[in-house]
Amino acid sequence: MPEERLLSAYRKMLLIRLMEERIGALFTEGAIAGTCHLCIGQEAVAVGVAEALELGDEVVSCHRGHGHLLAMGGEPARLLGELMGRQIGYCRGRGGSQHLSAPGIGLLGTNGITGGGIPIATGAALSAHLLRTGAAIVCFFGDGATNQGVFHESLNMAALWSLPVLYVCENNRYAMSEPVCRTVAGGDILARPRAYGISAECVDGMDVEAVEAAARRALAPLRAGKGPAFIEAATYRFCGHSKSDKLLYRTREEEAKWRERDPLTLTRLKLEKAGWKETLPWIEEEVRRQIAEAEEACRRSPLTPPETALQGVYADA
Ligand SMILES: Cc1ncc(C[n+]2csc(CCOP(=O)(O)OP(=O)(O)O)c2C)c(N)n1
Ligand SMILES: [Mg+2]
Repeated sequence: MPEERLLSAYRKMLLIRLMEERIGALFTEGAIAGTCHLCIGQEAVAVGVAEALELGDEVVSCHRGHGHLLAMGGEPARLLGELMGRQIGYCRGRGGSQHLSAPGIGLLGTNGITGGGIPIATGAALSAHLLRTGAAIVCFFGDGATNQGVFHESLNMAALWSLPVLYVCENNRYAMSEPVCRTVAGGDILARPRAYGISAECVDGMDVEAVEAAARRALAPLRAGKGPAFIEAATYRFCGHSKSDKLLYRTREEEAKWRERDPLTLTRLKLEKAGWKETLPWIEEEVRRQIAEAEEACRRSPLTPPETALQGVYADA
């Protein structure tokens, strides 16, 4: 990645990290209702893939989707507004964290059903294929989602019909409290797409440059009509599964080992080596200001009346 782009990727990852921290605090205060799955630790996957996207490409996300939205250029105030039930929210606050939708920036939706986004992305890829739009569709999901039946049905169909879909599995080692070794039979996630003849590679999900390179490698043949591709990004969620998780199923030592590979620290070190040390505090200050302004804009926006909850269920009304 050229240095300027690495700097902008760092800024995006920092925005995601600090937004997620703020969202976590607001949730604890009771300002956000429902549930909330933070992606702290996984920022490099979202940003690395987004760096490889082109205008017109579309993304389908999962329950852990705030980072995907922000990586695609989503507005912090509209994300926060959605979580806080405000008019300014992407779905006017009627969807919340797991039902974000921002078609204007190519985000077809987040999805609370484990694996639920996979057939939607595959369908969007079928549409792009039939209409010859040239768009690539990216689908983010977790390791746990690869155990859902619909994962296998979708990959089979995408391979048979050479659909332009990039499946990105964020393997953060756990599905709720269950480690991958207790959920993925055979232990090898990549064996699954490969069984359907889909080219697949594993990438270091803590290294934003490595993720971007892998996404470009996967997208080039896909854009040339050669069918789907699959990336397994090796990553880790630094926080609990959701806000109620007490993290009793893993050790503090394991967490500390992964923290040594914090995607933000790795990128910061690279930038410092390249001579950008003095710039980094400015970036952080700017991001913090952006988040504070977003929160102000969100709080100024009126709450969405509960009577309108059922409006816009099927389309952005
Ligand atoms: C069909 C379905 N089954 C169970 C759940 C409950 N659930 C929510 S998230 C989750 C784990 C998902 O794990 P993974 O796909 O690895 O994603 P991660 O949470 O690790 O990002 C489960 C089982 C659900 N939402 N939908
Ligand atoms: Mg997982």
